[in-house]
Amino acid sequence: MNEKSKKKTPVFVMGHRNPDTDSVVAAAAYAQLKKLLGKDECVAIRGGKLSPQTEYIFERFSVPVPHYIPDMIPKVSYYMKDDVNPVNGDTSLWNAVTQMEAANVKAIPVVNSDGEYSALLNYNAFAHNILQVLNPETETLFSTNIRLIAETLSAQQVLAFNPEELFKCVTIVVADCIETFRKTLALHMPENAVIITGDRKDVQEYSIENRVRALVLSSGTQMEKAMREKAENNGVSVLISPYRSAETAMLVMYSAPVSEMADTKILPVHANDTINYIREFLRESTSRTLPVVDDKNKLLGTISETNLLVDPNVEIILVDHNELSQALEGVENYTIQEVIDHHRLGNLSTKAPITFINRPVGATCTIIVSLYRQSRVPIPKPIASILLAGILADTLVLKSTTATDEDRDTAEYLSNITNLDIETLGRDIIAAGNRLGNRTADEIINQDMKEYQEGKFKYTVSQIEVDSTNELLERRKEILDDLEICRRSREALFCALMVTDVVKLTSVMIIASKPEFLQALEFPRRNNGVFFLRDIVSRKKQLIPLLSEQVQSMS
Ligand SMILES: [Mn+2]
Repeated sequence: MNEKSKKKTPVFVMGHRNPDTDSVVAAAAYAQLKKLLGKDECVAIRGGKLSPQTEYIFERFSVPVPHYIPDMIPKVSYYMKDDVNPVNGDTSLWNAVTQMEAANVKAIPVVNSDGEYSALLNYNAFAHNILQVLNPETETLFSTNIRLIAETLSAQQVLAFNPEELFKCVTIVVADCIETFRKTLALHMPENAVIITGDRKDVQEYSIENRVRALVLSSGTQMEKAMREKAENNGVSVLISPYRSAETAMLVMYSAPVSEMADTKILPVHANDTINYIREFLRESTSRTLPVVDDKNKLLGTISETNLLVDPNVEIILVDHNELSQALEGVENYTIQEVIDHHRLGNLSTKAPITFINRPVGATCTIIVSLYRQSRVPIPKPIASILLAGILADTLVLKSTTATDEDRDTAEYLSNITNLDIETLGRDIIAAGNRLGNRTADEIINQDMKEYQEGKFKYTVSQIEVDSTNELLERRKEILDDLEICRRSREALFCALMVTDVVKLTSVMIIASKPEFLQALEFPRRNNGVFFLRDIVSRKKQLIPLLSEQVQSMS
């Protein structure tokens, strides 16, 4: 395969589950940097619904939102072979088998003129069907037409009547005297008979008078003009085969349309089916190969057991997270090329060395800007705008304790490029994030939820930023109920919502927990299930280390 025809493996650049603004912006901006560096195969992905804040930012700066993929559970589309050349149903069996040989495949899909899947030709179906035709005991007839016979024989067409009309073919090779031939022909319907003969004028004439379907002259034998005229008057097709009689007879059998010789019982699978779901069908299929179609039954490719043994045709770059419990479900099945993050190290391990950039700055967007500058790639203005918004969103407009000098310098730099005022943009995005409106407790908890694993304990901490905690505290009961449902379904130690007041720069925590952990918690209690987190605004840098320590002390 040369470089041009070799398709590059797509690389999905993705943030964590329940993506926040930093995560979605970092994925979009990093995929864009890769593209600007010539890596067109990089695609930005998001694994969840956008928060109102993120939606606002992408819309305001007219940047396309990363493509939504709910999970990375292995699917047919990530493993299938998509450079498959199917054959049309009206191609001859000979043609199809020749293509199968040339492509070195065990099966070849058959499609109709609209590219829709109709059957699968594999060696099993081929052997089964051709044996039926070859077996002299069964006298099975097969369908073909004059065009297919001519094509298969590479024949010179002298006369062709209704070349597309299918008929049930009986091949008669005339090796006997004319008397015997008369008797043989009498046993069959002339309109189904294909007579193969050489320069036997008596046989030619008798065949024409009896209006056989076709007369095939072997070894390049010519037909005299008077005979040709007779054939034309009687509507008999005449072909000149370059092969000898025996070879010609054999090839005629392979002229059957592939649609009749392929296996129509093999049902296709869909590109979106999971590998787990199709494994059984694959095992049961004789050729261990199945056709893959889209929702409209259009053929997309094939999937075989061999395809499942090699790496999937998608690779991954993680941004703004490195723990598998926060990544999209199923990412462990793919090669992770890079991790760009600013969180604690989790449980990730890889087979090969990878680019791993993890720096204790306030936002992944800050790291992405440094990568643009390192690569000497000017940042497109809309991208610079969303990157600035991403930094401000992740650092409470640079007021969070996680904000570093580098975040402030980077924000200043982006502000200069885009002519956006940091304070004004900061107010706009906080306001966009605050619109709780009629969002359900479930939506509020799930919008920015992170799951952690500490030894045998699992827990989740969601965060929401507000300009006053009152509204959410009034809904305490409803939120606690929902956190408890969440805790039970995950069999977690606790599920918490951190409500951060971005004006007073402090937080409260609403928590549904097993009683033993609740008692161990050392924060001042406000009322049942609600704790003060005085001066705590960063989940990652302030709250998680405290919780993590308390969870560890339990085991
Ligand atoms: Mn982040």
